[in-house]
Amino acid sequence: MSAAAASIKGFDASALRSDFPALQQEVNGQPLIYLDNAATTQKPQSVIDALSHYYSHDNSNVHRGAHTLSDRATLAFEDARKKVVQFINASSTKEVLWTRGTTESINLVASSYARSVLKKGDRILVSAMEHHSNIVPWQLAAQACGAEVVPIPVSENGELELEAYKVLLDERVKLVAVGHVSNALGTVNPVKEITELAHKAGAKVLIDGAQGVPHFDVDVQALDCDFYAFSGHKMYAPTGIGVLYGKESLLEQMPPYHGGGEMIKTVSFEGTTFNELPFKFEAGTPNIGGAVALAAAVDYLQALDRTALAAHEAALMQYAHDKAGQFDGLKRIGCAKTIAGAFSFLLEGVHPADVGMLLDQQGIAVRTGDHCAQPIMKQFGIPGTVRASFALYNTFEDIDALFAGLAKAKTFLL
Ligand code: 7TS
Repeated sequence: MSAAAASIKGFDASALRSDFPALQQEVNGQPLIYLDNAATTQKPQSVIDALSHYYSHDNSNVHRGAHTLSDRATLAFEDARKKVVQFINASSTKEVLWTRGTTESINLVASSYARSVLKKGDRILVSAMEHHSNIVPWQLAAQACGAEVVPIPVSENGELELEAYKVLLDERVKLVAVGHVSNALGTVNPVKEITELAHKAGAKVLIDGAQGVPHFDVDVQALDCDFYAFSGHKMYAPTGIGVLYGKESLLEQMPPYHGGGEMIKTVSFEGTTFNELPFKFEAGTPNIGGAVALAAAVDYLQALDRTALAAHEAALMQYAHDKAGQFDGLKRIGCAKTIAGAFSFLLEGVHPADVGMLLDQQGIAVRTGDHCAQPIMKQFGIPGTVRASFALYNTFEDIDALFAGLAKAKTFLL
């Protein structure tokens, strides 16, 4: 398929590039080709402006209400929360908690929910392809409670094994935690089906949506998941801000995560009472500017035709796979039927780190290594992969450049 033939009607990625100042630069004397979006995306000018506007005009602390700036900051912060409610179709602002990102969101559930419900002998299921932040918090909680973290097997092509999952779902399982999309393999997991099966078995479900929200419309009510975690910085917003969605009934029954200001109603040495949702889980001064800028990122995404965007990203992936099939010595890692975002591979006889370095010299940014997913790398018997990961501003020419860069790298290395 030619690059031109593959382009999606109604979606012009090249035009959108001009919204992203960081893409307008040369790296090592070459125009930057940014293919490390699963690590973090670049930010559009509107997001940078929202952050700058907040600090230039409205900067103040929230929920204190003594003066105009504080009122403005509170309004902007709470409006941002409302925007997220609508973005993921939560039921109310009580269900949307601000965190630092996916990692903190998962730790919150592991510390608060898991530690309060798990008993000796209970199980948490996680898929074998999870990011470390959807494994280690559960291990910490399990250790504290005498429970166990059990991996759901993943097949050689990188798909979660549903039949094995069904067998694992017995009465010991209290929680299932799976990624919407694998950051290492790009596998899109059937999270709705996974959730339905878990609920039938009486287990709660957390979906790690770090690599989901940047690529798909997410509707937490349609998914019926109990928790959904994501990071702002992978969906065009700044670092240091993220979201935990939780069903109100569960969040209500959960003990606080961090103690401090904001999360209390009254404090005394006789006994402290806690604030209502969502504030019960938001101790201390939050990342107000980050939340405001995340709302601007939601606006940016929602102004696009997201169906056309998903089709564009799928076409990029197909184009990369077609080219990979014709590239001598390239082995794809992760060949699930449905893949999004991440294109992982190895070049025969070459260490991924060397490929990454030679691509960087040509201005092409990819990630190499285990992608914080050591268990699946171990299963595949590899030290890591080279990973090109796509965002809305990537073009077919970027993929042409990647393969030209790989061809050049090969001449150096082999
Ligand atoms: N879960 C998944 C699936 C991820 O891809 C990541 C980050 C996280 C959780 C953690 O997100 P954070 O924002 O809290 O750090 N993934 C990557 C990556 O693939 N390369 O760098 C970070």
